[in-house]
Amino acid sequence: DLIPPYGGTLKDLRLDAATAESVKADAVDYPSWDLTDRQLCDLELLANGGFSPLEGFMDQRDYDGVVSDMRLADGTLWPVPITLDVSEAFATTLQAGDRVALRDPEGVILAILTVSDLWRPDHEREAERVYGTRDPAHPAVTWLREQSHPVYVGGRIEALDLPGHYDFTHLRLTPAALRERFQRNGWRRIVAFQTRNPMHRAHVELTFLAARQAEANLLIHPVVGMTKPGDVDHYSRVRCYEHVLHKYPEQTTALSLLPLAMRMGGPREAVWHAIIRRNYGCTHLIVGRDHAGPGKDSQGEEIYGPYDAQDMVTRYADELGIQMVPFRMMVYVQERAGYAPIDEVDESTETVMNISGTEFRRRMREGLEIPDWFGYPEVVEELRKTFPPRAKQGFTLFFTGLSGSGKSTIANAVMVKLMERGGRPVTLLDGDRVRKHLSSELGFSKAHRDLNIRRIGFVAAEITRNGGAAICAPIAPYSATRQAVREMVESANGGFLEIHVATPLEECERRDRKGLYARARAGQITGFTGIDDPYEAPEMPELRIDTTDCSVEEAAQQVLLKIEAMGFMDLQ
Ligand code: PPS
Repeated sequence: DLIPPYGGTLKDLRLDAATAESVKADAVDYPSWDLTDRQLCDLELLANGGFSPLEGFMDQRDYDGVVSDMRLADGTLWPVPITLDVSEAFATTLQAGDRVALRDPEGVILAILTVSDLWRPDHEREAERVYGTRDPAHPAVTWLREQSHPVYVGGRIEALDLPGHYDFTHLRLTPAALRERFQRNGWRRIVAFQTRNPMHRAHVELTFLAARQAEANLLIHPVVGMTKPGDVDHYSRVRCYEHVLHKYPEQTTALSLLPLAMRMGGPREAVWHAIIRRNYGCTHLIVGRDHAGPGKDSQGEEIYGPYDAQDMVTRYADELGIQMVPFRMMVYVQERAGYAPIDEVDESTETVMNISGTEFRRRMREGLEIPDWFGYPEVVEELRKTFPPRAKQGFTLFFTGLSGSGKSTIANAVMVKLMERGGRPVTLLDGDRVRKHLSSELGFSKAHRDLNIRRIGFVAAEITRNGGAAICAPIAPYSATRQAVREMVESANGGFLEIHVATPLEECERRDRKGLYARARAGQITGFTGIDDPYEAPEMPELRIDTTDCSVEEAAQQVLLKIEAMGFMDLQ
């Protein structure tokens, strides 16, 4: 028979259709809470039994036990808090016994929570105990500090529905559905592979070896809920997994997606992953190097040791009831023309080859070759669509400088030259156009200027994401706001070039094309940048141009050369 779920029974919290209908009718009058992305993921795994034996969001006793000793109040091993965090304002409307409608972002009621208790957790202590650190480089620590609401609400869940998904629906098997499939196919021993990254040859070799060692079938079980910020998006990854699935012998391997919100909690998270996989019917879990690792702390030190997760899973092996298949790093051994775990290689006689994640990303970014021994061509090709080489990526040119410094003029010239060249759609967002079409209701207070620049940043990031060139030319007097725009654009898989048009104030004022400086000096305009309002000059722009002794042609050429030097243009 299949392995029983953790705690004995699969806690599928969904009501039957008839009950759901009547509960839903009552629920329209309940106070309601719009679930955050992370809460949606947690709710899905509570509702479908992936978090068995939990029957709802933790109450304070369970939470305290989990935080202090990884145990629920009844003694069951459980490593990570599953809590519903709400705002102070919402919490004050609630008391024990109340029923709350939990909604998805569209307002659909997914579940009813019956409040058991409310409390204000100590987030610092949670960080320290659960993640073993208070370092802000740990994403879960920063999440607790900056994103978690201050009050936790405990209570049982009755689920009306699972969160809706429209992507890869054929691959989103619930624990019950996956178990059913294992049953049907006669699979009894199943080794699960947890991943949040695209899979290359090393991963396939590793999982194949693990399945063979365990004499088990293999489940590729990637996380598609929330992973580490900056990871490859799950759409691209799942397309890669689908390619990889064909590499295994037929009928031996399955692929299913796990809607988990990872915490990057290393050892504790590995124990959690083991529990979840057991609920999904797996008997084994592969735990490799640095499992669910958050990376380095702000001093550049690893937050967890590379094999801490393996140690912790080993310590609790009996209680978990799922076996760990530990794995060392897989490396390519040139003499063997194949892969082997690093601890089985004699590096004095054999040549080991590996491409780190960082190096892989660099090669992708620069459009360099990825050798066949490392990656499958189909996977590399798939990733190249998501991460095209620079010459095919979008970018944003962000001109900043005083009024009359020449920003718009240069921006216009650059736009025309880019259009003349072709190959990328170009959009000009200069100060005047933006103030007419996007920000017509805004003035020149600090708050309004910030809002104006953020709007420009939002639009520029979208243009960049879609492979276009956005040319912005506002004054953008504040460094912090410009930095925010840079981050928005860079996280849109594209380039950001800040160009400081550094024409000195005296020269801008001497030209005074619009007559605004004269009016500002006369006190007819107040809060004028450079006169009685600040301009914080960029410290490290990609390019600085003073137009005092430089023609528009020359300035535009400098910009084009910079674009070229940064790799955003190719030989034609
Ligand atoms: S900001 O600060 O980035 O939001 O400004 P921006 O959207 O680029 O708008 C600047 C243009 O608005 C005119 N203008 C002023 N500029 C600065 N300060 C004050 N108080 C002000 N009032 C009106 C001015 O024409 C700017 O255009 P440019 O093209 O920069 O000369």
